[in-house]
Amino acid sequence: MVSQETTTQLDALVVGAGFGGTYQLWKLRNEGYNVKLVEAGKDFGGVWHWHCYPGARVDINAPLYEFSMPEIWKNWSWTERFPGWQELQNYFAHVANTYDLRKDAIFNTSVTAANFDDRTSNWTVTTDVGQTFEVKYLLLNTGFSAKRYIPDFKGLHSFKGQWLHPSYWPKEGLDLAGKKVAIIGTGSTGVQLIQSLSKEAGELVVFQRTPNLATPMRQTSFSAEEQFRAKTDYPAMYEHRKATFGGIDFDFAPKATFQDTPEQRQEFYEKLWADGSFQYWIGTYYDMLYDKAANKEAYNFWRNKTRARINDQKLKDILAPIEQPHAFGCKRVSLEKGYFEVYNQDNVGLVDLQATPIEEITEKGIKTSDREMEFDYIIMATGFDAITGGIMKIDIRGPSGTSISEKWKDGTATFLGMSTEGFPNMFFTYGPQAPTALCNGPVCAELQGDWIINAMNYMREKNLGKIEASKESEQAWAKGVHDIANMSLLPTTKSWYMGDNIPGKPREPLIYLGGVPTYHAECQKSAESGYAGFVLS
Ligand code: N01
Repeated sequence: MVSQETTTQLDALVVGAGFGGTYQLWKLRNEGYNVKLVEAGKDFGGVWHWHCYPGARVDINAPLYEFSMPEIWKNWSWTERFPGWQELQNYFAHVANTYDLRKDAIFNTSVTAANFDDRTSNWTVTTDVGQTFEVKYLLLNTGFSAKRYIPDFKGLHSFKGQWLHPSYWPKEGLDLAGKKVAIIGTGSTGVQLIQSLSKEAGELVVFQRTPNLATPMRQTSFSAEEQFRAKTDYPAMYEHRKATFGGIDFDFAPKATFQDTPEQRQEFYEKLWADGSFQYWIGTYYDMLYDKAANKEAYNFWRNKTRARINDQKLKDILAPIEQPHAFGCKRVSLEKGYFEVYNQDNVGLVDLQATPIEEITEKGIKTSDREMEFDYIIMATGFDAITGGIMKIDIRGPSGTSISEKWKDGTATFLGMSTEGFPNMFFTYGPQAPTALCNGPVCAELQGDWIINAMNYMREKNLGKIEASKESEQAWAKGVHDIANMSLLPTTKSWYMGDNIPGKPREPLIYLGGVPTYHAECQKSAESGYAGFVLS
Protein backbone atom coordinates (compact mmCIF):
# COMPACT_ATOMS: atom_id res chain seq x y z
CA MET A 1 0.00 0.00 0.00
CA VAL A 2 1.43 3.36 -1.00
CA SER A 3 1.52 5.99 1.75
CA GLN A 4 -0.38 9.14 0.77
CA GLU A 5 1.86 11.47 2.86
CA THR A 6 5.08 10.62 1.07
CA THR A 7 3.65 10.04 -2.39
CA THR A 8 3.14 12.69 -5.06
CA GLN A 9 -0.01 12.04 -7.09
CA LEU A 10 0.21 13.05 -10.74
CA ASP A 11 -1.52 12.51 -14.06
CA ALA A 12 1.84 11.88 -15.71
CA LEU A 13 5.52 11.55 -14.90
CA VAL A 14 7.95 12.43 -17.70
CA VAL A 15 11.37 10.80 -17.42
CA GLY A 16 14.24 12.62 -19.15
CA ALA A 17 14.83 16.26 -20.13
CA GLY A 18 16.08 15.98 -23.70
CA PHE A 19 13.98 17.01 -26.69
CA GLY A 20 11.33 14.33 -26.01
CA GLY A 21 10.79 15.06 -22.31
CA THR A 22 11.01 18.83 -22.68
CA TYR A 23 8.34 18.84 -25.37
CA GLN A 24 6.01 16.59 -23.38
CA LEU A 25 6.32 18.58 -20.17
CA TRP A 26 5.41 21.79 -22.02
CA LYS A 27 2.55 20.26 -23.97
CA LEU A 28 1.02 18.25 -21.11
CA ARG A 29 0.92 21.34 -18.91
CA ASN A 30 -0.84 23.23 -21.72
CA GLU A 31 -3.38 20.44 -21.99
CA GLY A 32 -4.20 20.74 -18.28
CA TYR A 33 -2.39 17.67 -16.94
CA ASN A 34 -0.78 17.58 -13.53
CA VAL A 35 2.75 16.59 -14.57
CA LYS A 36 6.35 16.57 -13.35
CA LEU A 37 9.60 15.74 -15.08
CA VAL A 38 12.44 13.78 -13.47
CA GLU A 39 15.97 14.04 -14.88
CA ALA A 40 19.31 12.52 -13.80
CA GLY A 41 21.27 15.58 -14.94
CA LYS A 42 21.38 19.08 -13.51
CA ASP A 43 19.27 20.79 -16.19
CA PHE A 44 17.40 20.46 -19.47
CA GLY A 45 19.37 19.31 -22.53
CA GLY A 46 19.44 15.49 -22.64
CA VAL A 47 22.51 14.41 -24.62
CA TRP A 48 23.59 18.05 -24.81
CA HIS A 49 23.61 18.27 -21.04
CA TRP A 50 25.92 15.25 -20.83
CA HIS A 51 27.95 15.43 -24.04
CA CYS A 52 30.21 18.37 -23.33
CA TYR A 53 33.51 16.80 -24.34
CA PRO A 54 35.79 18.97 -26.52
CA GLY A 55 34.42 19.20 -30.05
CA ALA A 56 30.92 17.83 -29.28
CA ARG A 57 28.47 19.27 -31.76
CA VAL A 58 25.32 18.21 -33.57
CA ASP A 59 25.56 17.00 -37.13
CA ILE A 60 22.07 17.98 -38.26
CA ASN A 61 22.15 21.50 -39.52
CA ALA A 62 20.46 24.46 -37.88
CA PRO A 63 17.72 25.60 -38.02
CA LEU A 64 16.36 22.11 -38.74
CA TYR A 65 17.48 20.81 -35.37
CA GLU A 66 15.04 22.74 -33.21
CA PHE A 67 11.45 22.85 -31.96
CA SER A 68 8.70 24.27 -34.17
CA MET A 69 6.93 26.36 -31.49
CA PRO A 70 6.88 30.02 -32.71
CA GLU A 71 7.58 31.53 -29.29
CA ILE A 72 10.81 29.51 -29.28
CA TRP A 73 12.15 30.05 -32.81
CA LYS A 74 11.05 33.66 -33.16
CA ASN A 75 13.34 34.60 -30.30
CA TRP A 76 16.30 32.41 -31.09
CA SER A 77 19.09 32.41 -33.66
CA TRP A 78 22.04 30.08 -34.11
CA THR A 79 25.61 31.18 -34.71
CA GLU A 80 26.71 28.11 -36.67
CA ARG A 81 25.24 25.69 -39.17
CA PHE A 82 26.27 22.77 -36.90
CA PRO A 83 26.07 24.18 -33.36
CA GLY A 84 28.34 23.04 -30.53
CA TRP A 85 27.27 21.73 -27.13
CA GLN A 86 27.45 25.13 -25.37
CA GLU A 87 25.07 26.68 -27.85
CA LEU A 88 22.75 23.68 -27.61
CA GLN A 89 22.71 23.99 -23.81
CA ASN A 90 21.86 27.68 -24.21
CA TYR A 91 19.03 26.72 -26.56
CA PHE A 92 17.54 24.36 -23.96
CA ALA A 93 17.86 27.13 -21.34
CA HIS A 94 15.96 29.44 -23.72
CA VAL A 95 13.16 26.85 -24.05
CA ALA A 96 13.04 26.23 -20.28
CA ASN A 97 12.98 29.99 -19.54
CA THR A 98 10.36 30.78 -22.18
CA TYR A 99 7.93 28.26 -20.69
CA ASP A 100 9.12 28.43 -17.07
CA LEU A 101 9.66 24.67 -17.23
CA ARG A 102 12.06 24.35 -14.31
CA LYS A 103 9.28 24.75 -11.76
CA ASP A 104 7.99 21.30 -12.77
CA ALA A 105 11.35 19.60 -13.20
CA ILE A 106 13.17 17.54 -10.58
CA PHE A 107 16.89 17.35 -11.43
CA ASN A 108 19.77 15.23 -10.12
CA THR A 109 17.29 12.39 -9.73
CA SER A 110 17.04 9.04 -11.51
CA VAL A 111 13.95 6.89 -11.72
CA THR A 112 14.93 3.47 -10.40
CA ALA A 113 11.68 1.47 -10.45
CA ALA A 114 8.06 1.58 -11.59
CA ASN A 115 5.29 -0.90 -10.72
CA PHE A 116 1.81 -0.96 -12.22
CA ASP A 117 -1.13 -1.56 -9.90
CA ASP A 118 -3.98 -3.17 -11.83
CA ARG A 119 -6.58 -2.19 -9.20
CA THR A 120 -5.93 1.55 -9.56
CA SER A 121 -4.49 1.51 -13.10
CA ASN A 122 -1.66 3.66 -11.78
CA TRP A 123 2.12 3.41 -11.78
CA THR A 124 4.05 3.72 -8.54
CA VAL A 125 7.41 5.20 -9.44
CA THR A 126 10.43 5.46 -7.14
CA THR A 127 13.70 7.37 -7.50
CA ASP A 128 17.26 7.05 -6.26
CA VAL A 129 16.68 9.85 -3.74
CA GLY A 130 13.66 8.19 -2.19
CA GLN A 131 10.73 10.02 -3.78
CA THR A 132 7.60 8.11 -4.71
CA PHE A 133 5.06 9.14 -7.34
CA GLU A 134 1.70 7.60 -8.06
CA VAL A 135 0.90 8.44 -11.67
CA LYS A 136 -1.56 7.44 -14.32
CA TYR A 137 0.93 7.69 -17.20
CA LEU A 138 4.60 6.81 -17.24
CA LEU A 139 6.32 8.61 -20.13
CA LEU A 140 9.87 7.46 -20.80
CA ASN A 141 12.01 9.90 -22.74
CA THR A 142 15.35 8.40 -21.81
CA GLY A 143 16.86 8.83 -25.28
CA PHE A 144 19.11 6.37 -27.03
CA SER A 145 22.31 7.07 -25.10
CA ALA A 146 21.31 7.06 -21.43
CA LYS A 147 23.36 3.98 -20.58
CA ARG A 148 27.10 4.27 -21.17
CA TYR A 149 29.04 1.27 -22.37
CA ILE A 150 32.52 0.54 -21.01
CA PRO A 151 33.99 -2.73 -22.30
CA ASP A 152 35.02 -5.17 -19.63
CA PHE A 153 38.76 -4.79 -20.31
CA LYS A 154 40.95 -6.95 -18.13
CA GLY A 155 42.87 -4.80 -15.63
CA LEU A 156 40.94 -1.56 -16.27
CA HIS A 157 40.79 -0.64 -12.62
CA SER A 158 44.52 -1.16 -12.15
CA PHE A 159 45.31 1.81 -14.45
CA LYS A 160 47.14 4.46 -12.41
CA GLY A 161 46.32 7.31 -14.78
CA GLN A 162 42.77 8.60 -15.36
CA TRP A 163 40.24 6.88 -17.58
CA LEU A 164 36.82 8.23 -18.46
CA HIS A 165 33.80 7.93 -20.72
CA PRO A 166 33.38 11.13 -22.78
CA SER A 167 29.83 11.75 -21.56
CA TYR A 168 31.31 12.31 -18.09
CA TRP A 169 33.84 14.88 -19.35
CA PRO A 170 34.64 17.28 -16.48
CA LYS A 171 32.97 20.69 -17.00
CA GLU A 172 36.24 22.40 -16.07
CA GLY A 173 38.02 20.42 -18.84
CA LEU A 174 41.22 18.39 -18.75
CA ASP A 175 44.67 19.88 -19.16
CA LEU A 176 46.18 17.57 -21.79
CA ALA A 177 49.13 19.72 -22.79
CA GLY A 178 52.20 17.50 -22.97
CA LYS A 179 50.20 14.46 -21.85
CA LYS A 180 49.97 11.00 -23.45
CA VAL A 181 46.35 10.30 -24.31
CA ALA A 182 44.70 7.13 -25.65
CA ILE A 183 41.26 7.08 -27.26
CA ILE A 184 39.51 3.75 -27.70
CA GLY A 185 36.69 3.98 -30.25
CA THR A 186 36.16 5.84 -33.51
CA GLY A 187 32.38 6.34 -33.55
CA SER A 188 30.89 9.85 -33.76
CA THR A 189 32.18 10.69 -30.28
CA GLY A 190 35.66 9.36 -31.04
CA VAL A 191 35.90 11.29 -34.32
CA GLN A 192 34.93 14.59 -32.69
CA LEU A 193 37.27 14.05 -29.75
CA ILE A 194 40.20 12.97 -31.92
CA GLN A 195 39.86 16.13 -34.02
CA SER A 196 39.93 18.30 -30.89
CA LEU A 197 42.42 16.46 -28.70
CA SER A 198 44.97 16.16 -31.51
CA LYS A 199 45.41 19.93 -31.10
CA GLU A 200 45.85 19.73 -27.31
CA ALA A 201 47.55 16.49 -26.33
CA GLY A 202 51.29 15.97 -26.32
CA GLU A 203 50.71 12.57 -27.86
CA LEU A 204 47.43 11.03 -28.99
CA VAL A 205 47.05 7.35 -29.85
CA VAL A 206 43.79 6.19 -31.44
CA PHE A 207 42.68 2.58 -31.01
CA GLN A 208 40.43 1.75 -33.96
CA ARG A 209 38.47 -1.47 -34.34
CA THR A 210 36.35 -0.42 -37.34
CA PRO A 211 36.99 2.52 -39.68
CA ASN A 212 34.45 5.35 -39.54
CA LEU A 213 33.31 6.21 -43.07
CA ALA A 214 32.93 9.84 -42.03
CA THR A 215 32.11 12.57 -44.56
CA PRO A 216 33.07 16.25 -44.43
CA MET A 217 31.03 18.64 -42.33
CA ARG A 218 30.56 21.87 -44.28
CA GLN A 219 30.41 24.16 -41.28
CA THR A 220 29.52 27.83 -41.73
CA SER A 221 28.77 30.76 -39.45
CA PHE A 222 25.29 32.24 -39.32
CA SER A 223 24.30 35.81 -38.67
CA ALA A 224 21.14 36.68 -36.73
CA GLU A 225 20.12 39.03 -39.59
CA GLU A 226 20.25 36.23 -42.18
CA GLN A 227 18.12 34.03 -39.97
CA PHE A 228 15.68 36.80 -39.24
CA ARG A 229 15.09 37.26 -42.98
CA ALA A 230 14.53 33.52 -43.48
CA LYS A 231 12.05 33.16 -40.64
CA THR A 232 8.97 33.77 -42.75
CA ASP A 233 9.72 30.37 -44.33
CA TYR A 234 10.11 28.48 -41.06
CA PRO A 235 6.52 27.16 -40.74
CA ALA A 236 6.81 25.62 -44.22
CA MET A 237 10.22 24.18 -43.33
CA TYR A 238 8.81 22.50 -40.21
CA GLU A 239 6.02 20.94 -42.30
CA HIS A 240 8.45 19.84 -44.99
CA ARG A 241 10.89 18.12 -42.61
CA LYS A 242 8.06 15.82 -41.40
CA ALA A 243 7.61 14.68 -45.00
CA THR A 244 11.21 13.48 -45.48
CA PHE A 245 12.76 10.11 -44.62
CA GLY A 246 14.96 11.48 -41.82
CA GLY A 247 12.93 14.50 -40.69
CA ILE A 248 15.37 16.87 -42.37
CA ASP A 249 15.26 19.01 -45.54
CA PHE A 250 16.19 16.54 -48.26
CA ASP A 251 15.49 12.99 -49.30
CA PHE A 252 16.93 10.13 -51.31
CA ALA A 253 17.39 10.96 -54.98
CA PRO A 254 14.59 9.43 -57.09
CA LYS A 255 17.02 7.38 -59.20
CA ALA A 256 18.97 4.16 -58.84
CA THR A 257 22.76 4.09 -58.90
CA PHE A 258 23.19 2.30 -62.20
CA GLN A 259 20.56 4.32 -64.03
CA ASP A 260 23.33 6.92 -64.35
CA THR A 261 26.42 6.47 -66.49
CA PRO A 262 29.75 6.31 -64.60
CA GLU A 263 30.38 9.95 -65.59
CA GLN A 264 26.95 11.10 -64.38
CA ARG A 265 27.43 9.14 -61.17
CA GLN A 266 30.80 10.74 -60.49
CA GLU A 267 29.29 14.16 -61.13
CA PHE A 268 26.38 13.42 -58.79
CA TYR A 269 28.64 12.15 -56.01
CA GLU A 270 30.93 15.18 -56.43
CA LYS A 271 27.94 17.50 -56.01
CA LEU A 272 26.89 15.73 -52.79
CA TRP A 273 30.45 15.72 -51.54
CA ALA A 274 30.80 19.47 -52.06
CA ASP A 275 27.44 20.07 -50.45
CA GLY A 276 28.53 17.98 -47.45
CA SER A 277 26.56 17.01 -44.36
CA PHE A 278 24.35 13.96 -44.31
CA GLN A 279 23.39 14.49 -47.90
CA TYR A 280 26.09 12.20 -49.04
CA TRP A 281 24.15 9.18 -47.83
CA ILE A 282 20.48 10.10 -47.26
CA GLY A 283 20.61 12.37 -50.32
CA THR A 284 22.22 9.80 -52.55
CA TYR A 285 20.69 7.18 -54.88
CA TYR A 286 17.66 5.55 -53.31
CA ASP A 287 19.05 2.02 -53.70
CA MET A 288 22.25 2.76 -51.74
CA LEU A 289 20.95 1.13 -48.54
CA TYR A 290 19.42 -1.85 -50.35
CA ASP A 291 21.72 -2.90 -53.18
CA LYS A 292 25.20 -4.25 -52.50
CA ALA A 293 26.70 -3.10 -55.79
CA ALA A 294 25.14 0.35 -55.43
CA ASN A 295 26.50 0.60 -51.93
CA LYS A 296 29.97 -0.41 -53.10
CA GLU A 297 29.93 2.40 -55.69
CA ALA A 298 29.26 4.91 -52.92
CA TYR A 299 32.00 3.36 -50.78
CA ASN A 300 34.53 3.47 -53.61
CA PHE A 301 33.89 7.16 -54.16
CA TRP A 302 34.27 7.84 -50.41
CA ARG A 303 37.43 5.69 -50.25
CA ASN A 304 39.13 7.48 -53.15
CA LYS A 305 38.35 10.90 -51.70
CA THR A 306 39.51 9.88 -48.23
CA ARG A 307 42.71 8.06 -49.14
CA ALA A 308 43.88 11.20 -50.96
CA ARG A 309 43.79 13.04 -47.62
CA ILE A 310 46.09 10.61 -45.77
CA ASN A 311 49.86 10.66 -46.40
CA ASP A 312 51.01 7.30 -45.08
CA GLN A 313 50.24 4.18 -47.14
CA LYS A 314 49.69 1.95 -44.09
CA LEU A 315 47.35 4.49 -42.49
CA LYS A 316 45.35 4.76 -45.73
CA ASP A 317 44.75 1.00 -45.58
CA ILE A 318 43.56 1.11 -41.96
CA LEU A 319 41.38 4.22 -42.21
CA ALA A 320 39.99 3.80 -45.74
CA PRO A 321 40.73 0.23 -46.88
CA ILE A 322 40.69 -0.82 -50.53
CA GLU A 323 38.23 -3.61 -49.66
CA GLN A 324 34.91 -2.22 -48.39
CA PRO A 325 34.81 -2.91 -44.61
CA HIS A 326 31.01 -2.66 -44.20
CA ALA A 327 27.95 -1.31 -45.97
CA PHE A 328 28.04 2.46 -46.30
CA GLY A 329 25.34 4.13 -44.16
CA CYS A 330 24.60 0.97 -42.16
CA LYS A 331 26.90 2.10 -39.38
CA ARG A 332 26.50 5.73 -38.29
CA VAL A 333 28.24 7.99 -40.83
CA SER A 334 29.81 10.83 -38.84
CA LEU A 335 30.46 14.32 -40.08
CA GLU A 336 34.09 15.34 -39.68
CA LYS A 337 36.21 18.46 -39.92
CA GLY A 338 39.79 17.57 -40.83
CA TYR A 339 39.53 14.16 -39.15
CA PHE A 340 41.63 12.25 -41.65
CA GLU A 341 44.35 14.94 -41.84
CA VAL A 342 44.82 14.53 -38.07
CA TYR A 343 46.62 11.25 -38.79
CA ASN A 344 49.27 13.16 -40.78
CA GLN A 345 50.34 14.92 -37.57
CA ASP A 346 53.52 13.80 -35.78
CA ASN A 347 51.80 13.70 -32.37
CA VAL A 348 49.04 11.29 -33.51
CA GLY A 349 49.32 7.52 -33.78
CA LEU A 350 46.85 4.83 -34.86
CA VAL A 351 46.56 1.25 -33.63
CA ASP A 352 44.59 -1.16 -35.78
CA LEU A 353 42.78 -3.36 -33.27
CA GLN A 354 41.84 -5.85 -35.94
CA ALA A 355 45.53 -6.66 -36.38
CA THR A 356 46.63 -6.17 -32.76
CA PRO A 357 43.69 -6.36 -30.30
CA ILE A 358 43.78 -4.97 -26.77
CA GLU A 359 44.75 -7.72 -24.33
CA GLU A 360 44.54 -5.74 -21.13
CA ILE A 361 44.77 -2.38 -19.46
CA THR A 362 47.84 -2.24 -17.24
CA GLU A 363 48.91 0.10 -14.45
CA LYS A 364 50.80 2.15 -17.02
CA GLY A 365 48.59 2.00 -20.08
CA ILE A 366 47.32 -0.37 -22.77
CA LYS A 367 48.76 -3.71 -23.77
CA THR A 368 47.86 -4.97 -27.23
CA SER A 369 48.90 -8.31 -28.71
CA ASP A 370 52.21 -6.79 -29.84
CA ARG A 371 53.23 -4.12 -27.27
CA GLU A 372 52.48 -2.11 -24.15
CA MET A 373 52.01 1.68 -24.44
CA GLU A 374 52.09 4.13 -21.55
CA PHE A 375 49.39 6.79 -21.09
CA ASP A 376 48.29 9.51 -18.69
CA TYR A 377 44.67 9.33 -19.87
CA ILE A 378 42.53 6.65 -21.51
CA ILE A 379 39.31 7.91 -23.10
CA MET A 380 36.66 5.23 -23.55
CA ALA A 381 34.74 6.52 -26.57
CA THR A 382 33.10 3.11 -26.63
CA GLY A 383 29.48 4.19 -26.92
CA PHE A 384 26.23 3.21 -25.29
CA ASP A 385 23.84 0.37 -24.70
CA ALA A 386 21.92 2.21 -27.35
CA ILE A 387 18.16 2.67 -27.65
CA THR A 388 16.99 0.03 -25.18
CA GLY A 389 19.57 0.54 -22.38
CA GLY A 390 17.97 3.67 -20.91
CA ILE A 391 14.58 1.95 -20.57
CA MET A 392 15.84 -1.46 -19.45
CA LYS A 393 18.07 -0.09 -16.71
CA ILE A 394 14.90 0.96 -14.84
CA ASP A 395 13.15 -1.87 -12.96
CA ILE A 396 9.77 -1.44 -14.68
CA ARG A 397 7.16 -4.09 -13.89
CA GLY A 398 3.71 -4.42 -15.43
CA PRO A 399 0.65 -5.93 -13.69
CA SER A 400 1.95 -9.50 -14.09
CA GLY A 401 5.15 -8.61 -12.20
CA THR A 402 7.30 -9.24 -15.28
CA SER A 403 9.99 -6.63 -15.78
CA ILE A 404 10.72 -4.90 -19.08
CA SER A 405 14.22 -6.41 -18.98
CA GLU A 406 12.74 -9.90 -18.70
CA LYS A 407 10.26 -9.19 -21.48
CA TRP A 408 12.94 -7.86 -23.88
CA LYS A 409 15.79 -10.19 -22.91
CA ASP A 410 15.55 -12.14 -26.19
CA GLY A 411 14.54 -9.16 -28.32
CA THR A 412 12.36 -6.07 -28.20
CA ALA A 413 8.65 -6.08 -28.96
CA THR A 414 6.69 -2.86 -29.34
CA PHE A 415 3.66 -1.45 -31.06
CA LEU A 416 4.46 1.68 -33.10
CA GLY A 417 7.79 1.87 -31.27
CA MET A 418 6.05 3.70 -28.42
CA SER A 419 4.36 1.05 -26.28
CA THR A 420 4.68 -2.60 -25.33
CA GLU A 421 2.15 -5.23 -24.32
CA GLY A 422 2.01 -5.97 -20.57
CA PHE A 423 2.93 -2.37 -19.66
CA PRO A 424 -0.30 -0.32 -19.74
CA ASN A 425 -0.33 3.47 -19.65
CA MET A 426 3.39 3.53 -20.46
CA PHE A 427 4.80 5.19 -23.57
CA PHE A 428 8.32 5.83 -24.75
CA THR A 429 9.88 8.06 -27.41
CA TYR A 430 13.09 7.72 -29.42
CA GLY A 431 13.05 4.04 -28.49
CA PRO A 432 13.22 0.69 -30.29
CA GLN A 433 11.27 -0.07 -33.49
CA ALA A 434 10.71 3.63 -34.28
CA PRO A 435 12.74 5.87 -36.65
CA THR A 436 14.78 7.07 -33.60
CA ALA A 437 18.45 7.50 -34.55
CA LEU A 438 17.53 7.90 -38.23
CA CYS A 439 15.14 10.74 -37.39
CA ASN A 440 16.06 14.32 -36.59
CA GLY A 441 15.51 14.39 -32.78
CA PRO A 442 13.14 17.38 -32.40
CA VAL A 443 10.94 16.10 -35.25
CA CYS A 444 10.35 12.72 -33.65
CA ALA A 445 9.99 14.36 -30.21
CA GLU A 446 7.09 16.41 -31.60
CA LEU A 447 5.48 13.66 -33.72
CA GLN A 448 5.64 11.04 -31.00
CA GLY A 449 4.86 13.52 -28.20
CA ASP A 450 1.77 14.78 -30.03
CA TRP A 451 0.61 11.24 -30.71
CA ILE A 452 1.01 10.17 -27.06
CA ILE A 453 -0.73 13.25 -25.70
CA ASN A 454 -3.58 12.87 -28.21
CA ALA A 455 -4.01 9.30 -26.98
CA MET A 456 -4.12 10.55 -23.37
CA ASN A 457 -6.69 13.19 -24.36
CA TYR A 458 -8.80 10.50 -26.01
CA MET A 459 -8.66 8.42 -22.84
CA ARG A 460 -9.67 11.44 -20.79
CA GLU A 461 -12.58 12.35 -23.07
CA LYS A 462 -13.90 8.76 -23.00
CA ASN A 463 -13.28 8.46 -19.27
CA LEU A 464 -11.11 5.37 -19.75
CA GLY A 465 -8.49 4.09 -17.29
CA LYS A 466 -6.11 1.87 -19.22
CA ILE A 467 -4.51 1.72 -22.67
CA GLU A 468 -2.23 -1.16 -23.62
CA ALA A 469 -0.81 -2.53 -26.88
CA SER A 470 -2.27 -5.89 -27.86
CA LYS A 471 -0.02 -8.91 -28.37
CA GLU A 472 -1.17 -9.25 -31.99
CA SER A 473 -0.46 -5.63 -32.92
CA GLU A 474 2.96 -5.85 -31.32
CA GLN A 475 3.84 -9.02 -33.22
CA ALA A 476 2.69 -7.49 -36.50
CA TRP A 477 4.66 -4.29 -35.86
CA ALA A 478 7.84 -6.21 -34.98
CA LYS A 479 7.45 -8.30 -38.14
CA GLY A 480 7.11 -5.12 -40.22
CA VAL A 481 10.24 -3.60 -38.65
CA HIS A 482 12.22 -6.81 -39.32
CA ASP A 483 10.90 -7.20 -42.86
CA ILE A 484 11.91 -3.68 -43.89
CA ALA A 485 15.35 -4.06 -42.28
CA ASN A 486 15.87 -7.42 -43.98
CA MET A 487 15.29 -5.84 -47.37
CA SER A 488 18.15 -3.45 -46.62
CA LEU A 489 21.86 -3.99 -46.06
CA LEU A 490 21.51 -3.13 -42.35
CA PRO A 491 21.76 -6.76 -41.15
CA THR A 492 25.01 -7.23 -43.13
CA THR A 493 26.83 -4.78 -40.87
CA LYS A 494 27.75 -4.97 -37.19
CA SER A 495 26.46 -1.83 -35.50
CA TRP A 496 24.52 -0.54 -32.53
CA TYR A 497 21.55 -0.16 -34.92
CA MET A 498 21.45 -3.99 -34.72
CA GLY A 499 22.40 -4.29 -31.03
CA ASP A 500 25.84 -5.67 -31.99
CA ASN A 501 27.93 -3.40 -29.78
CA ILE A 502 26.89 -4.88 -26.43
CA PRO A 503 28.08 -8.42 -25.66
CA GLY A 504 25.06 -10.70 -25.16
CA LYS A 505 22.50 -8.20 -26.51
CA PRO A 506 20.10 -9.88 -28.94
CA ARG A 507 20.86 -9.12 -32.60
CA GLU A 508 17.85 -7.41 -34.17
CA PRO A 509 17.00 -4.25 -36.08
CA LEU A 510 16.38 -1.68 -33.35
CA ILE A 511 15.31 1.01 -35.80
CA TYR A 512 12.24 1.31 -38.02
CA LEU A 513 13.69 1.82 -41.50
CA GLY A 514 10.49 2.86 -43.27
CA GLY A 515 11.20 6.58 -42.84
CA VAL A 516 9.37 9.31 -40.93
CA PRO A 517 6.34 9.86 -43.24
CA THR A 518 5.41 6.15 -43.35
CA TYR A 519 5.94 5.84 -39.62
CA HIS A 520 3.78 8.87 -38.94
CA ALA A 521 1.05 7.53 -41.24
CA GLU A 522 1.02 4.19 -39.36
CA CYS A 523 0.67 6.01 -36.02
CA GLN A 524 -2.13 8.21 -37.36
CA LYS A 525 -3.95 5.19 -38.82
CA SER A 526 -4.23 3.66 -35.36
CA ALA A 527 -5.29 6.96 -33.72
CA GLU A 528 -7.92 7.73 -36.36
CA SER A 529 -9.57 4.36 -35.84
CA GLY A 530 -9.95 4.79 -32.07
CA TYR A 531 -6.43 3.53 -31.27
CA ALA A 532 -6.63 0.30 -33.22
CA GLY A 533 -4.01 -2.18 -32.02
CA PHE A 534 -4.51 -1.13 -28.39
CA VAL A 535 -6.83 -2.54 -25.75
CA LEU A 536 -8.69 0.30 -24.01
CA SER A 537 -10.65 -0.19 -20.80
O1 N01 B 1 29.51 5.30 -29.86
P1 N01 B 1 29.61 4.21 -31.03
P2 N01 B 1 29.62 6.90 -29.96
N1 N01 B 1 37.35 -2.48 -28.11
O2 N01 B 1 28.96 2.98 -30.48
C1 N01 B 1 34.45 1.05 -30.34
C2 N01 B 1 25.49 9.78 -31.47
N2 N01 B 1 26.49 10.85 -31.46
O3 N01 B 1 29.57 7.42 -28.58
O4 N01 B 1 32.76 0.10 -34.46
C3 N01 B 1 37.65 -1.56 -29.02
O5 N01 B 1 29.15 4.71 -32.31
C4 N01 B 1 33.54 0.78 -31.49
O6 N01 B 1 34.16 -0.07 -32.42
P3 N01 B 1 33.25 -0.92 -33.48
C5 N01 B 1 25.51 9.10 -32.83
O7 N01 B 1 24.23 8.69 -33.18
C6 N01 B 1 26.31 11.87 -32.31
O8 N01 B 1 30.78 7.29 -30.81
O9 N01 B 1 32.13 -1.51 -32.67
N3 N01 B 1 36.80 -0.67 -29.53
C7 N01 B 1 33.30 2.19 -32.00
O10 N01 B 1 34.35 2.65 -32.80
C8 N01 B 1 26.41 7.95 -32.56
O11 N01 B 1 26.29 6.90 -33.48
C9 N01 B 1 27.22 12.88 -32.37
O12 N01 B 1 34.15 -1.92 -34.02
C10 N01 B 1 35.55 -0.75 -29.07
C11 N01 B 1 33.27 3.00 -30.70
O13 N01 B 1 33.94 2.23 -29.72
C12 N01 B 1 26.01 7.56 -31.15
O14 N01 B 1 25.81 8.80 -30.50
C13 N01 B 1 28.34 12.87 -31.55
C14 N01 B 1 35.15 -1.68 -28.10
C15 N01 B 1 31.86 3.25 -30.21
O15 N01 B 1 31.18 3.99 -31.16
C16 N01 B 1 27.06 6.81 -30.40
O16 N01 B 1 28.35 7.33 -30.74
C17 N01 B 1 28.50 11.81 -30.68
C18 N01 B 1 36.12 -2.59 -27.63
N4 N01 B 1 35.81 -3.53 -26.72
C19 N01 B 1 27.57 10.80 -30.64
N5 N01 B 1 33.84 -1.49 -27.84
C20 N01 B 1 26.97 13.95 -33.33
O17 N01 B 1 27.81 14.32 -34.09
C21 N01 B 1 33.44 -0.48 -28.62
N6 N01 B 1 34.47 -0.03 -29.37
C22 N01 B 1 25.62 14.50 -33.40
